[in-house]
Amino acid sequence: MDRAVFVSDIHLSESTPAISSLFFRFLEEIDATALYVLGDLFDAWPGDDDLEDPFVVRAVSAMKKASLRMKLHVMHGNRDFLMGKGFLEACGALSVPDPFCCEINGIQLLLAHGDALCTADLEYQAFRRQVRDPAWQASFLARPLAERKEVARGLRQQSEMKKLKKSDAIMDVDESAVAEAFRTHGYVTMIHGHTHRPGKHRHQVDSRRCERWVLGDWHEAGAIAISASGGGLSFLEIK
Ligand code: LP5
Ligand code: MN
Repeated sequence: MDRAVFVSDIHLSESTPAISSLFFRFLEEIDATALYVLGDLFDAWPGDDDLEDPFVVRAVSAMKKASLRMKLHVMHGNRDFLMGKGFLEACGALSVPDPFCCEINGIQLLLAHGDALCTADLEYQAFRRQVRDPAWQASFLARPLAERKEVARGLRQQSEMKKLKKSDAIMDVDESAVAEAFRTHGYVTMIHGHTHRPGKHRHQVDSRRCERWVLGDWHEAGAIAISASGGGLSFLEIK
């Protein structure tokens, strides 16, 4: 019997060692056949040439060790969309696109980071289109690593300032985007993160009853993950 565990929004950073310790311990102790990281494993990923950074070396080695016990799957988030093959290969992880459909013990799941569903946040969606453009990414990655880290720091600050002025509704997923995702992929169960509002929501989409399970972001005190096993889906408290 397979057991998959889903997490997102760990936001690993050298500046939050308690969260890193919690995540590394979780990787050692988790009892699962597969782990899906649905975006924002790192607080910011400036490019795979950061693999020599001592903090990144620790994170990669924790992932690699876990990959020997279970299948690791990693999806891009809005902070680490520049993660490439170099990172994934070093971790022994497979990349999964956003959105991604999978089946675990007969449960069909639609997986996403969640940011693409926040369609009312027009400013963010314009920013997202720009930075997901392959030509833009190639020119950005051609800049020196130190400069990219500085840009990432500046963008994080700008993002925090912008968020203070956005309503909670704008920063949540949009109902019609959620319905569209359920229609396009035909599944009735979705798991995503990004909004940092863990919970379970029901959506009536045409004649179908759908469920949307939302993961939490990681704090020093713990995190909310989701487990999928023979018994169905359940929230999993990580402490
Ligand atoms: O992540 P979170 O929850 O804090 O906020 C997101 C949205 N913000 C972002 C920006 C990231 O936090 C910062 C980027 C991380 C580092 C990337 C690493 C490498 C750098 C690559 C260069 C891009 O995603 C936030 C949403 C919120 O989720 C809720 O959904 O509201 O959106 C914003 O705050 C974006 C602003 O609204 C628009 C920012 C305009 C910036 C203009 C600069 C454009 C040029 C880019 C280039 C150098
Ligand atoms: Mn996110």
